[in-house]
Amino acid sequence: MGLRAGDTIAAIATPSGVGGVGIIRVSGPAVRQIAEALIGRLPRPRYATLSTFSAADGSPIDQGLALYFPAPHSYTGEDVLELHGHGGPVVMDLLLHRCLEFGARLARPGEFTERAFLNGKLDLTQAEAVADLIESSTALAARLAARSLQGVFSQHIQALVEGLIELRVHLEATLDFPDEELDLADERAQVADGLSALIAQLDRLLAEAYEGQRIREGLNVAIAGAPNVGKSSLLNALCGSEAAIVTDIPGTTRDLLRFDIQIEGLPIHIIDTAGLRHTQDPVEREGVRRAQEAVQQADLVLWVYDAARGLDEGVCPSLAPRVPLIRVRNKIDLLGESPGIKAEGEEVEVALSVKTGGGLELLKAQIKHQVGLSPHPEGAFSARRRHLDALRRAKGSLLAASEHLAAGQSPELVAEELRAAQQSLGEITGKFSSEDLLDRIFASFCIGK
Ligand SMILES: Nc1nc2c(ncn2[C@@H]2O[C@H](COP(=O)(O)OP(=O)(O)O)[C@@H](O)[C@H]2O)c(=O)[nH]1
Ligand SMILES: [Mg+2]
Repeated sequence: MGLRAGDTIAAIATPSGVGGVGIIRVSGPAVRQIAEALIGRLPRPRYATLSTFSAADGSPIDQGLALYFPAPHSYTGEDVLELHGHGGPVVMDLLLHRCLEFGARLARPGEFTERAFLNGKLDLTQAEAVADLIESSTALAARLAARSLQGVFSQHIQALVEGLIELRVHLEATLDFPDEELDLADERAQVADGLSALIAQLDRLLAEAYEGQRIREGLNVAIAGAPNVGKSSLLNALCGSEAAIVTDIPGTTRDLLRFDIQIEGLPIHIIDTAGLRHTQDPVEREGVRRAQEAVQQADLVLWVYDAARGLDEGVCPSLAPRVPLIRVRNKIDLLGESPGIKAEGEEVEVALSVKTGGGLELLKAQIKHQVGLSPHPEGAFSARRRHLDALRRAKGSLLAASEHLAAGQSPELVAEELRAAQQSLGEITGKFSSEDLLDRIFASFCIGK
């Protein structure tokens, strides 16, 4: 993968608007020239140098700090210059345009980090962690992203890859001496052992990555049930605000209402829906259709019913087979029951009263439990869907290898699966990755990062 060498990129790295400090970031071979033109000299490397940034006619634009990081000891691995001026949009624009006069061009989103990746400063999971850290919606998500940025995820992948390589070497040796029948059975047993150990290791990593992805992206939780059972009241209670309209008139909620909350660091996108019932009203009918759709797409459904009326009143829609569900027995205050949790096989029911608040904490704990979050996920790292996909593909290859081996197939077939597994793992860290994938990843970054 060749670096589009030769060009210099520049961007305002701080958010647009007014602030105490605004930072221009420049990376590439024109950095020296830009520094000399704007501040009259190349600042001492890695020292904050108070400087006057001047316009083409020599008049001052701003005064601030200049920082120079010579290649390769910089974020991008190239010559980098940072100008810390006053954070006003006009000042920042003037400074940026000065950089452009000397051959720099505007950086694309994520281009600084892309260069860092292409120059081997970061691997792909670390580069993604940079964006995840910036975008994290909870403190827990931020902590996990910081761990990925430190390379925790990459190290796990590396350990797997090393195990795989060892196994491949072992297998290649067998391939080279196909006639030594006696040793072959022994070799096969050893490879099989090595394979099961790797699969177990991969399973643990998958579980952790799944958790990391959940904490990064959050969970879609849909509240559904018959009209008037207290769905909107439950949404309000979980949000801690009067977000949704609550009345005793059935059919009040027609649109989907979405709110972002968090339960102990887990971001939750909670969706209130129209009560599911047959109706002639075209607006409400559309609401019911959308409610059904939201239920099908949710990661978890809170199926609410009115304790005083019983479970049969609202007929539970046929859910997609794997949408997990918690049944919420609401309005227990009307019957004088106490809050509690009861599990019957796969089904879990939480009895509560939104009105008194009794049992809400039980429901929150159950939500957290149901999505498979460990009680102390701080040790995990952030991960994305594409990482999970690649890990699952790697696992598929390892399972296939192990089947070939058990079926007494030729070692070439086994070796081929091991190679495929290694390839999938390499996609995660960016060792093997298509230009397309890279473009997609870095395009989602903000400018100046
Ligand atoms: N007694 C009692 N009434 C409730 C409770 N939760 C909700 N309600 C009432 O039930 C009615 C319908 O509530 P709402 O949240 O609009 O139900 P939705 O149609 O399912 O969204 C309102 O009058 C609420 O005040 C509860 O726990 N106990
Ligand atoms: Mg409602």
